[in-house]
Amino acid sequence: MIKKTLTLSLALASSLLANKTNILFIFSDDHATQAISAYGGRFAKVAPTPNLDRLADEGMLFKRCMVTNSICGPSRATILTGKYSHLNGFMVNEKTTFNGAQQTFPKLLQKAGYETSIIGKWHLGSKPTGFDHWDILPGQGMYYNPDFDSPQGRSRVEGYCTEVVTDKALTWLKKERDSSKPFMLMVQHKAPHREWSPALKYLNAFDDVKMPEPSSLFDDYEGRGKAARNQDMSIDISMELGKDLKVKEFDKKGHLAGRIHKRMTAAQLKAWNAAYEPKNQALLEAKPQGKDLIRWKYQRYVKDYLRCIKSVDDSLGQLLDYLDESGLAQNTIVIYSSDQGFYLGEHGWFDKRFMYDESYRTPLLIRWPGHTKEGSKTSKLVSNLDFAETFLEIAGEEIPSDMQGASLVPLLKGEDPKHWRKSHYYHYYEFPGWHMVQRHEGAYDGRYKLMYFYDIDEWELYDLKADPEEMTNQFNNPEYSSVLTHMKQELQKLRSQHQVPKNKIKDVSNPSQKYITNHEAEVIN
Ligand code: SGN
Ligand code: CA
Repeated sequence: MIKKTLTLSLALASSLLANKTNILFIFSDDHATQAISAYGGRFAKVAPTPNLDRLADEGMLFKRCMVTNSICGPSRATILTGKYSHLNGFMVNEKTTFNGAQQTFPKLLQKAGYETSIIGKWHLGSKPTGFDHWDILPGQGMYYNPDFDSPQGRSRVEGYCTEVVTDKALTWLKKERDSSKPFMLMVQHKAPHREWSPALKYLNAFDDVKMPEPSSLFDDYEGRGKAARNQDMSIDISMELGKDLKVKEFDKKGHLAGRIHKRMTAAQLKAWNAAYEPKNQALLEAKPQGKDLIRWKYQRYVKDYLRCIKSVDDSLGQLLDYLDESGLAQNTIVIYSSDQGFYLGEHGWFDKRFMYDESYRTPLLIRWPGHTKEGSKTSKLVSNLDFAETFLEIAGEEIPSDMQGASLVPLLKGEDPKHWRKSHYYHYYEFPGWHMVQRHEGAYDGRYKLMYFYDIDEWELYDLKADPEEMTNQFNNPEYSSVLTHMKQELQKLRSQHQVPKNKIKDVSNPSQKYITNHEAEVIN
């Protein structure tokens, strides 16, 4: 009798498990919302994103998904833990390793009977915990013929990183997972991270297109502070013709371009040279200077960036097709996001880190058949802080009280929760560091944004309704004094709600890294 009951309850448990929603999380690195057609920005007509647009058409597009700290490792740590950097301990890239002993959503899903897997970029230093399967790129990973680390050690795979990661994910889904269990798979691309190296088959995509320029490409930072003025992330000065823009002759240091070339096979290198050399030759003959050279750099940069996106979009397409073919689509929630946004020439920049909109906002598209209305959009303030709680609620699990976000499930179901957050807290910590962005914190309420660069004691206030490009700092404008008072209160409230330490956080920069600053813009002689 006991045996029979046990068998029955085991059968019940396994059928309950089989009915649980699968979670497919597809994540890229540095993908700006401007570069997704469905977001309707500057590149709406040229962004090569039919599959991302399909996800938006079949699910929900989040217009305001804000990150807690606009940089890779910290964003990933926030996603895993549902906590801000000061509580999960991972505040800057690469200085420390992520403490994998702490509570994370994959661990909780594992306990709930999910099979958990991560494939691709990890960038948290320590080995993944809470995953039944992991196969990750060491560090930043390489675009061509990437290495992977797994419990079996390191191995190199010939091919283009985005495609290799996709193949690995498909193999795991088709052949390796335990199909009696629900799955949570994180497919995490390196692309479109710097130095924006495309798949060989896309090296000539967009050759005949003139990419639209942002109106702030030649921003003079008037009215803004030292942080915006003194960064090291301008297309003019900081973007290198050799390493970043693949004009070999101009690689003064020779490191990255050289590294890529050494890794490529002879056939790959041949295709690479065949694509870039004629275009480079044209540049060398035209010898653009000053603003013309910045314009040329911008075009090369954005085209390579969008070429990388093309492969990310293909990857999503292949995964969506597999869900359809296998019959898994109906019972799988698909999430697309990125570790943060990126500057595609706005303010004259590339890279991220600032709380200004283009890098503070990250894409978020979610398809949840049977629950989320197709083609829906929301302007509610959401965050990568919310992902962990969302996944737990979808899995029917309890949400630990120490997580700091909110489950997105009510929004996904089309509800209008009364007590949704009215403002969002941001904090960036890495200075000195790559691109020399001052540490700052701030509050954003969907219209007004208050930023405080505390090491240099400078404040900035923006009204994004009147000034979506954040060109006019209203901090000293008396007309905004009540807004300022309100936003300062809001910032204080958020700091205490999220247990931000009262004392100024000590310098947490990475002393082992060398930062290039104040170099001069390259010219073509
Ligand atoms: C590398 C890049 C930087 C980039 C950081 C962080 N330099 O160091 O431009 O800001 O990664 O990026 S590179 O010369 O190596 O390309 S992150 O996505 O990992 O946060
Ligand atoms: Ca990133």
